[in-house]
Amino acid sequence: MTYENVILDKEDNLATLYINRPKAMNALNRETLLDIKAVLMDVKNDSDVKTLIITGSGEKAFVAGADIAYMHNLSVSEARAFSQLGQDVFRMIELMEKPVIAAINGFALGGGCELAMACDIRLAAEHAVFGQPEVGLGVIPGYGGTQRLARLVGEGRAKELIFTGDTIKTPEAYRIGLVNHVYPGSELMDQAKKLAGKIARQAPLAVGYSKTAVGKGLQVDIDTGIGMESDLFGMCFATEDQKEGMKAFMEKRKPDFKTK
Ligand code: CO8
Repeated sequence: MTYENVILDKEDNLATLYINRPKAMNALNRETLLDIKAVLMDVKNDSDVKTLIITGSGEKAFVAGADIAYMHNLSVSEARAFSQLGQDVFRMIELMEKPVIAAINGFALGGGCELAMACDIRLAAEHAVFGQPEVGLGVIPGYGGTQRLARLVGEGRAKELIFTGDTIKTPEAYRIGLVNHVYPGSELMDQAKKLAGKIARQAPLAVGYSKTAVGKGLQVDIDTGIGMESDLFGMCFATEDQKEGMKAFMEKRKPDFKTK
C-alpha cells in the first residue's frame, strides 16, 4: 500500500516509517496522522515485523510539530478532535506489543517531540532539536506532551520546557533523559537498525509482554504493577519461546525463537 504523507519500508523483521512531508518539515496534519494510524495497524498485524523504527524524511526534521497552517482556523471542537486524533494514534504506539524506536534525525518540536516520546526508545542525531513551543503559539501541547514529558524528565524540567517554549539540543536532551543515545546524523539509521536487530533476536512475545508490563505498570501502584508482572511472567511459560530459550541455555547453544 502507498501513502501520501509517509513511507513504509519493510526489510526482514524490521519496518521503518518515514514521516514524509518535506515542504512542511514533516509537520503533522490530519491526513498524515491517518497515514501513521494505517501503518501502525499494518505493522501490528504483520507477524513478520518484529520492530518498528519511526523517523523523518530528509536530514532537517523528524517532525516540526502539528501543522500550524492546518490548525490556525480550527474551531474549539475541531481543535479538540484534532488533539484526540493525535493522542489516539500515539497511544497505539504505546499499546502495540512490538517495540518502537524513534530515530530523531532533526527538529522534534511540539507534536514531533510528542511523537518521539510515545515511542519506546529514542535515538537522536547530534544536530536534533527538541521542544514544546506551543505556548508561543497560544496553545498547549495536545498530543500527550504535558503527560509524557513530565513522566520522562520529571515535573520541574517538563514545566520549565513547556512554560518557556525553549528548545534544547540533543546533548541537553540526553542529559535530562529525553533520549537514550546520541549519534552523528550519518550513523543514526544504522544504529537504529542495529538496536532493532538486537531486540529482534530476543523472544518476541517476551519483548511484547515486557513492553506491556513496563507501560501499564507505570500507570498503577507498585502492588498492582508487580501483580501484573507475575501474571505476564506466568504467561511466558505457555510459550514455545520459554521452552526453547531455557533449553538452549541448558544445552549451551543460541536459542532459535520461532514465535512471530
Ligand atoms: N506546521 C506547518 N508548517 C511548518 C511547520 C509546522 N509545524 N514547521 C515548519 N513548517 C513549514 C514552514 O512554514 C516553511 O514552509 P514555507 O517554505 O512554505 O514557508 C517550511 O516548513 C520550512 O520551514 P522554515 O522556513 O521555517 O525552516 P527553518 O529551517 O527556518 O526553521 C523550524 C525550522 C525551526 C522547525 C521552523 O519551521 C519552526 O519553528 N516551525 C514550527 C515549530 C513549532 O512551533 N512546532 C509546534 C507546532 S504546535 C504543535 O505541534 C501542537 C501539537 C499538539 C496539537 C494538538 C491539536 C490541536
